[in-house]
Amino acid sequence: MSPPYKLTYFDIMGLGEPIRIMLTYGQLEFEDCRVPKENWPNLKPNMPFGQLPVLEHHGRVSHQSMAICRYLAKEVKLIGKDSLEDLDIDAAVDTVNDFRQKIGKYHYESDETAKEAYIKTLFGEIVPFYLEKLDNMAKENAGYLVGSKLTWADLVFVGLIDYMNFMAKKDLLASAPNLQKVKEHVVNEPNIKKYMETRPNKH
Ligand SMILES: N[C@@H](CCC(=O)N[C@@H](CS)C(=O)NCC(=O)O)C(=O)O
Repeated sequence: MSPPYKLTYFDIMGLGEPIRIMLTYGQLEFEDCRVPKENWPNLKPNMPFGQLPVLEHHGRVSHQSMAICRYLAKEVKLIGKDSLEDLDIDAAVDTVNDFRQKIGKYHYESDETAKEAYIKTLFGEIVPFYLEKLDNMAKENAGYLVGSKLTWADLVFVGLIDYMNFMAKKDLLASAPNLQKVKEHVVNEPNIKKYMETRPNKH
């Protein structure tokens, strides 16, 4: 019998990795379908909005990586204690994704002049701004992003950080000790630890 979940994404960490980590944490058995780049043009028209990742489960195809993570968080009990804490978790997740997109703007910029112009703002202002605020959040929450306990915001953050480091070409957490603690908390979850030891380390 095939596993109850099938994640389809490219053969990289990217936006698929937070979903892989959520599924792994909850021991939800899944097929990790990694689409070779050359097959993508054929597959794209069959996807709900022409993009990946998608998760097949319960006879349906779901898209949008963060919607999928939010759904899985409910399944594996990584949500907040009430709707206010859920609001804080959603805000943390959106902030991490805003930060990711600002780094992505640098990585994916193909115009070298525009890239050069953006570097100063990115590393002089944007990166320190986000790291200081996120690190403070982690400090106030004892090494977690929200509620001083493990939530799906922590798993999303750790699922995306390697991709963000790759795009930024630096270890973003080097001077963020409290975010390092968030990472430690997540990677020391037994199922995640095992997964991380053997996962394909591709960007
Ligand atoms: N907001 C969407 C963004 C999805 C997205 O940008 N997917 C990219 C890969 S990371 C993609 O499918 N690119 C190929 C394409 O658009 O043809 C999500 O979070 O799932």
